[in-house]
Amino acid sequence: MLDTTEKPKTAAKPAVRDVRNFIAGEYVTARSGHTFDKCSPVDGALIARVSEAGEAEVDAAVKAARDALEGPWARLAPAERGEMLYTVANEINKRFDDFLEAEVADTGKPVSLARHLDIPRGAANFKVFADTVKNVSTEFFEMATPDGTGAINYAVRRPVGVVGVICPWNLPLLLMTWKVAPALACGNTVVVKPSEESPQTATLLGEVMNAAGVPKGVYNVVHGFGPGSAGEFLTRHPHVNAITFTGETRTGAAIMKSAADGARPVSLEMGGKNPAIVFADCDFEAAIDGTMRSCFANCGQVCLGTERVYVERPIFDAFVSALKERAEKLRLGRPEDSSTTMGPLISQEQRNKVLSYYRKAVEEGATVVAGGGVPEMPGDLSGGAWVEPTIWTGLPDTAAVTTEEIFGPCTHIAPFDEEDEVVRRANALDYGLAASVWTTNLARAHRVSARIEAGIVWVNSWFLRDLRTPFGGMKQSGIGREGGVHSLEFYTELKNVCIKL
Ligand code: NAD
Ligand code: 6OD
Repeated sequence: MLDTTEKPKTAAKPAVRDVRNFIAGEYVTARSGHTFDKCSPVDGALIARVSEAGEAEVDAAVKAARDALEGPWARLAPAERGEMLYTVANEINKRFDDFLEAEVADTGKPVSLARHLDIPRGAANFKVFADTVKNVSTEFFEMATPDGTGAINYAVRRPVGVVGVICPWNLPLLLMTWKVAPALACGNTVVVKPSEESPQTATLLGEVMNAAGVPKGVYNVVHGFGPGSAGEFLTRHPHVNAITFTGETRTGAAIMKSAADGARPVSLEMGGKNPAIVFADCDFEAAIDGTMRSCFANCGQVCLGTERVYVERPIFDAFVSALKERAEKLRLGRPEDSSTTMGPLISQEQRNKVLSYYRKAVEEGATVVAGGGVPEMPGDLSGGAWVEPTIWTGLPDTAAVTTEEIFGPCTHIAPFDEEDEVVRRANALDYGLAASVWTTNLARAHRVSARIEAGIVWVNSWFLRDLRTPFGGMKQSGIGREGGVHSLEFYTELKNVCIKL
């Protein structure tokens, strides 16, 4: 898994960065002078001091966003805003290496992953939503009136106003722009609160907004934590008109309570405990490849990832041993090494959480098929948030490890015998974000995917995304759908104009 014959290397330490808030087109240090440290997940070294926004900075950011709603931004036609968002996407691509470096520094993920997923999607999000708003139409009705003159009705979409955007750390640029791009495309202004664990790419995007000519105050960033900090100040702020959030289910519930004051709408993309169902008639190699990715990509820190695999009994043993073999070949290492296929977790805190589940699995009677512990890492890597990719079998569907979201590189594999049985087991939890079904039987693929309670069901694939499609979670995995025209439901107010002729 880790090539320990390799000489321990110590990378040259880059300077510690100052990361500041971005308000009304300017980089701003918090008046209080408070900062918090951002450490590398790879080796624990301090990489940035982040200026923590207090109520004054959050207030200033919201005011800047409000003022910008009255400025040139509000007067642009959707097509003109779309042009500007294309420029934003092109500027991200021009600064591709800067975004890549910042994202990898914050998260420790392999460069190869961020190069193919995080940064390209950061740019693509702006193009997709620019196209969406350019091409959308609204309804029109003619009606009769008692005096015989008639009337016409047409619907227009208007921005909701200032949108608060609260983001997680696992795919920082991708998930932040997934919200910012539709918000801006619809004519809103935003105040973004990135995760305290991944402050850099949202900050860098401020430079891009300025370079693209986006008016000052349209895009703002405040740094800090959740309760008692920038996250709570932003979501409680009375001049924030709508809140869009990605993160844990219990945080989403807290944000919903804040949003209740002022009856503000929320869009919540939250946690999951996603099943994969592998039928004996599947393309075995494809199912192994896909399940490897869905369990271990981004060190298991993908909300759509698989933490429960159900395999039809005739292929159960073969599947477990093939997945074990592949998991043990994952190479943990420095993000920039081209041979690295798995990075560390985001932080020591997340590592403690994941390792608590590794212990719990054993206490609950699991068979540890692969991993289950902490890898020996050479040199300065020993200070990083590393855990072994882990596979368990033998637990009941009621165990903590098979019911609670862990958000690490680990999965439990269980056998099943009947289609009805596996659908029932897959649907048994309160989460409903994503699922994968592996089968070559077309009728079964339709039947099972229709019955699975999840916002997205992949058949013979995983994390294949067409950004025009609805995305979101069922049950406690989310409220609302974003993606393509579905995003307009949240980021615009639909108004009817009735004209008597
Ligand atoms: P988190 O909920 O701990 O934090 C997310 C953000 O919310 C952070 O910016 C945090 O500072 C902020 N926050 C925390 N408490 C707050 C409060 N009371 N008020 C306002 N803001 C607050 O989530 P995380 O640990 O950053 O991310 C991992 C979680 O996100 C997992 O549960 C994962 O499933 C989920 N996630 C879901 C999706 C999805 O699309 N459904 C995508 C990515 C991640
Ligand atoms: O692909 C997306 O648009 C999206 N929201 C992915 C979420 C991944 C969760 O970690």
